This record gives sequence, structure tokens and C-alpha cells, in this order.
Amino acid sequence: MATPVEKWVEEQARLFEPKSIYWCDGSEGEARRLIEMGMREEKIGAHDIFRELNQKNWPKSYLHRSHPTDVARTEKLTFVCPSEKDQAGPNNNWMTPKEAKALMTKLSRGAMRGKTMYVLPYMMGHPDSPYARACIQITDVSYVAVSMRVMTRMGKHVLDKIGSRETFVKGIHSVGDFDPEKRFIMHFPEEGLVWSVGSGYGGNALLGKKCFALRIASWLGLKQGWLAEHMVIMGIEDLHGQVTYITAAMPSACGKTNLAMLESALPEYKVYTIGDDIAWLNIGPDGRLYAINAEAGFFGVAPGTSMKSNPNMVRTLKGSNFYPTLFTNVALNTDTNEPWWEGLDGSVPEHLLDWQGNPWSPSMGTKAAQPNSRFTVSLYNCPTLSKEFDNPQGVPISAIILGGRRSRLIPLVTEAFNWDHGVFFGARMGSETTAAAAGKVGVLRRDPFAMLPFCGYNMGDYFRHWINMGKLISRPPKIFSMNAFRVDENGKFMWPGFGDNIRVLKWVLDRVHGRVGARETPIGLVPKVEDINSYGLDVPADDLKKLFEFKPDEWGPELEDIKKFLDGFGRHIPYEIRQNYEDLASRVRRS
Ligand code: OXD
Ligand code: MN
Repeated sequence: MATPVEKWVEEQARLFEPKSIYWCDGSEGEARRLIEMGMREEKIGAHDIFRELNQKNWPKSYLHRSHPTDVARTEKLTFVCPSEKDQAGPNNNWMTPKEAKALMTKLSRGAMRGKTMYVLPYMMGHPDSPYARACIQITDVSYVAVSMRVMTRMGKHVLDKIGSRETFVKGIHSVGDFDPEKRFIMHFPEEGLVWSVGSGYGGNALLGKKCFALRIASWLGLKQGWLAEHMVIMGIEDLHGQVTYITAAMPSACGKTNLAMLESALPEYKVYTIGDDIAWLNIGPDGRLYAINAEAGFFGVAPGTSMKSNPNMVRTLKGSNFYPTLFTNVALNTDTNEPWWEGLDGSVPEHLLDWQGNPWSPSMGTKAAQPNSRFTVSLYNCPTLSKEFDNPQGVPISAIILGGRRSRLIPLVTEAFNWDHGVFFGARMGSETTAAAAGKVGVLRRDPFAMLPFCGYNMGDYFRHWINMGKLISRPPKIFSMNAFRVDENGKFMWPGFGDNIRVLKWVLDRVHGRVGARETPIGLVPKVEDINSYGLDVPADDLKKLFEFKPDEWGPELEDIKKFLDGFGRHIPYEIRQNYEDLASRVRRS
């Protein structure tokens, strides 16, 4: 008798009408076959799906060029569709589930004619973890099938795990004809279903990632008492040999991946990577907060990645891979058949094709690599991978860092007075925009907990959920805000960032373990300058002081803006957040 998964797949096949159905087993041989097919049989426009790159310098690496209109997440076309609009909140686009399904059915009918429908059984989280989820995605493009194999734990074992259960997570994906007018990413949280048509871009097409592990999972977390967060997970070994685990939330393209695998500027400190994008946080048997990485790969921004900014990522990409590594929309050095992007080490190669495959030279004034060009690479290839990565229980979290890109105002690091104050830090978080999402670059956007594009329900209720979680965790992590992007009067960054960020993390650890005091300001606790390890640091003493400066006049407009933003959630904003706002406003007034 057909299993629930088989029945569901047959139902999809009746709608999409593919020429064949291929069930992926997640094996290495299969990934090779899919890549071969992508190099020979499938195309997007004029381009093959995959092009083999220089295997000597970039083992198992392939280039993928997307449809030119399909280069980033499209938030305007992303909908969360619970039964009631109020459940989705002002932070999400919403349609009734009935309307959304009718639209998607229309767009999906016959959309795989002449194509293969790939069936991908995969886990988010380690298969033995009590927190992991078994999922099935269908797709009509080998690029997505291979990417999912890198980014998740894919294999036949998932089918055994689901067995006769009806409750697996469902993902329906078709690239359609890439028409942006017919592109929609729909979420049905009540059914654990994502339905995405018209885009092959990672955030829209690898449905285990943003769509399930953040939007749908955050909804599940609300119902079940856990948190699905847009966070790095890392361990930091201090000079005493003690490893402390932290998570950090930052909006897209704010250096989150660099932080996750930072090469420490302080030789007695070492960083171990567990994840760079998605943390699932559950209260463990001992009442502490435990984090697992829902993913098994990195889907990182290529431009700016270099031996200076992130040497461990360059090592990850160039390492001898077990899994394939995919480069999407980077430029190509035609002399050496190597990938290239702005910011990579060395000089600009002489003969380059841009991300769309056209001859390129610096005089053209355009970027050779698409600014949101990406790499997809296995975490198992990462030299700093923590030995706890595969621990099904996850790691206990001692600190949560909330970061962002703010040229003024926000100190390099600030500790919250308590959990609720920390949740307020998260609620008022903002960042200047980058190229990771379609839209204007460089404007301030409030992005609470870096979850605005990813929270699958009303964000006011999300703040309430965070406040409530604090009451349930017996030893809650300390909460900090961080901003490595403050500039001086001349617009120059005052903090070197990258490997020097370990100095900030060291202070965080010192606070967690009660080793140093702090200076109280109206916005929270900041370091005493002498407690920041400045051995070998190239920052003038005056700038160091300025990095922790609180300027009351700058906070007037900021407070107004925060109020306007929070008011948008109306009665959903918890009392504790309003109170923290009032307290901050009165401390600023008195200062
Ligand atoms: C990502 C994002 O791709 O946040 O991780 O946009
Ligand atoms: Mn992200």
C-alpha cells in the first residue's frame, strides 16, 4: 500500500505533470549524477545548470548562473497564510489559505511538463535529535536537489523515519518559467506546508531553510514552547580551556558568517563553529537553553569573502570536499576556470566573465560578481567545525548577541540589565540594508532579532513568546547588543571587526563568568575601556572610548522611530516591552 509520502508525491505529480519522478537517496554517486545531468541536459536560458570549475584549486566546485531576475529573496512575493490575518501580523503579507492555494494551483498546473520532478527526503537537525524534523520537498531543478543535499541531511533514512505518519513537513517547489509576475513563496503554517513557484534562489527555493526552519518553525515554536531563530551558534574556548556557547542574531549580510568562524586575533582564544544562520533553541532537561543548527551547510555571500575577512571560509571552500560546492552568480576567470568575486584576495584577473557570462573589465563600472552571489558548501568541510555539531542534544547557551549595522548611536557592545530588557534590545533592533534582499541599500530598517523577514506570525506575539520563554528557562543566557559598524566624523569604521571581534566576545565571556564589572549607561551596561583586551589592537584610545559613547541628543529621533515601529503592532506589543520603552525614554531624558 502507498505510504502517505508516496500518496502526496503522486498528488503533486498529477498537478505538475512531470515527465518523470526521481526519488533522491542522498548518496554521493547520486549527487555526481545530478550534477552531470545539470551540466548536459538542463538549462536556465542559455546556460547549463552547472559548469565544472578548476578541480585542482577548488575541489568538487561547480558554477551555477541563475535567471537574471532571480538573484535574491523577494519579500514582496512572500506570504504567510494562517486562517486569520491578525495571526500573520503587519510583518507578513497575508492571503486566506483558500485564496493562496487556488492561486498556487493555477500557477503549478502542468509546470513540470517535460521535466524531472525530484523528490527530496531530508532532515532539519541531526536525525537522532529530539528537536529535529523530517521533511519532504519536491523540485524541478537539479540545482535545488544538489543544494539541498549540501544544506540538509538528505537520504532514504528520512522516509523510514516518516513511515506511515501523515505529519511530515511538506515543500512544493517549481521554478516555473522564472516570470517574476508569477513568482510566489507561500507558507501554510497550520499545515506545515511551503509552496514556492517561480524562483530558484536559495532563500526562495531551498525550502528547508528560511521557509521551514524559520517561518514555519517559528510558528511551531510558539505553539510548542521553543524558538526558531536567525542566529549563529558558536563555541569560544578561553584561556582556561573552558568552552562557552553563544548564539548571535544579525540581519542578512552583516558579517554573521564571518563571526561564526572567526579567526581569533587573541591567540589564547579559539572559536568553534556550529552554525551561521539558523538556531533552534529548546529548553533542555536541566532547564537551560540548548541550541541546535537546523542545517548542515553554509549558503553564504561570496563578495567580500577573503583570507582577510574570513580565512576559515576560504579554507572551507578550497578544502577537499566530500560534498559538492556550488558557486552561484559569481564571476569566472576564463584563464584558470576559477570563481572570482569582488573582495577576493589578489589582483583582478585579466580575463573575466561576469555573473551572467558576459566579458567584463573593471572599466565597465559594473560588478563582475552579482552583489548577492553565493556559495553553498558543507559544514563538514569547515576547519573550525565544533565537535558538538552532531550532538543531538545541542549545546547549552550562555549568551545571546543581537547585532546590526548602525553607523552611529549603538555602542560596540552593550549588556542588557535583565532578560526582558534584552528582549527589548531585540525588539528595537535595526540595521542599514544590504544586497541580501531585493530593494534599496543603506537605509535603516527595523529588524527585530533579525527576524522581520522570517517570523512566521505576528511579531508582537513573538516578543510576548520571548518574554514568556525567559520565565521558563532556569538559567537564562545574558543578552547583549553588538554593533561593529560605527563610523567616525569622516565616515570611517572605528572598529576593525573580523578577527578583532574576539575582543568583544571575550568581554561577553568575562561578563557571563563574572570576571569583570561594567559601566552603567541609560541604554545598558557597557565595558570599562580597560576591560577590552587591546593587546595588538590598532584602534586609537580616543576611538575606543567613542565606541562605547552614549549621546543623549542622538537618542531623541531614535526613540521616536522605535515608538512608531512598535505602535505598528498595536495591542500585540507586550506590556513588558512598553515598560522597557518608557524606562529607556525617561533614563535618556534625565541624562
Ligand atoms: C540568508 C539571508 O541568505 O538571511 O541567510 O538572506
Ligand atoms: Mn540568513
